[in-house]
Amino acid sequence: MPVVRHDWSLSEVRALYDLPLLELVYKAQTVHREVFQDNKVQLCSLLSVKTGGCPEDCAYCPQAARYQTGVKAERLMPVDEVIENATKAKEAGATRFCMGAAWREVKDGPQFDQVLDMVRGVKALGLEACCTLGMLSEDQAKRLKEAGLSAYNHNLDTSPEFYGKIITTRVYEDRLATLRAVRQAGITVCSGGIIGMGESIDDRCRMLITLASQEVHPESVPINALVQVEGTPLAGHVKKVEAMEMVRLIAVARILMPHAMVRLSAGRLQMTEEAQLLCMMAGANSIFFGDKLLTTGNPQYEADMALLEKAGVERLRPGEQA
Ligand code: SAM
Ligand code: DTB
Ligand code: SF4
Repeated sequence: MPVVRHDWSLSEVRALYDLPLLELVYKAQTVHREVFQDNKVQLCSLLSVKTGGCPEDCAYCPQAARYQTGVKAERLMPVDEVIENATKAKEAGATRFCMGAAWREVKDGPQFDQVLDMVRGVKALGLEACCTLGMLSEDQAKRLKEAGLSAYNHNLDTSPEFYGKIITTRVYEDRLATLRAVRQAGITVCSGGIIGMGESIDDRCRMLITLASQEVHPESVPINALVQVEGTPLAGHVKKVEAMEMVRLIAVARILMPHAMVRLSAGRLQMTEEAQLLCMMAGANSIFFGDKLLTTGNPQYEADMALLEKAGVERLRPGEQA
């Protein structure tokens, strides 16, 4: 088994990132196969249960109320509608169901109770249940755990150094505190980030180093390429992410966090099929499927299934470990 380290230095990680691409992919694939012998890919489904109207100022996000992006603010979705979506996702092959809310933080009260009901319902279907609801207190994390939540997604998004350039309405330490609350409650941690926001390669490396420096590595690390949405401050002002950059970062994430599920998340719509397969070679073992992410597009379901079929990529089945 690969050694699990928590003390990666920037120079070490940068040296990995800068390796000749095929060398890097080979290294990552070697680590990957030691841990995930079956080499299967997990299909995850994503649902926005509370869309838009968010008070935060995340410069990438179409759901921030302050940007004119055409995303309409909606109310929290009724529980039965969520369960209906989860049932369909399960039938389509999902083994994990992630519910996202455009909130700065969770507030106790009827809305949180409603989310707890969603979690119970999704778990009852035999799916892994994941939520991403913003900041969380220790007590709220405990209640989510009691409801059966499998994982909580809370992205660091970028390096501590670059964070202030993207978000000013909260600080990096707030994110880390939520991750600690999640860990303490016994919920698995899903945390990753976005590339293509104008950050440097070193920033990308420092983000992964921060994730890997936690006492227990996140069980799940989503890597997103920025989806540029008109009306957000970043749209039109940053260079488009090249597929090779995704491949490199995924490979480095795989090497730093050998046991994590590394998720090729937002940005697949802009990638060729070959590039997506290269990401899987580099250690990505999960994708979000379905025609929509939270508010932006994702490849068509049929196209994804055809790709997996063509390439002979095996999917994780319900109850199966990766
Ligand atoms: N409001 C909660 C929060 O910020 O933690 C949960 C929902 S938020 C939409 C979840 C994550 O989606 C963000 O942390 C960010 O990493 C990702 N995201 C949002 N907009 C994106 C975009 N335009 N491109 C890529 N990823 C994006
Ligand atoms: C993550 O890292 N990526 C997903 C999930 N976690 C919640 C969200 C991607 C959102 C992309 C922009 C949108 O569709 O609104
Ligand atoms: Fe709100 Fe989350 Fe979007 Fe930031 S990323 S604006 S917190 S929904």
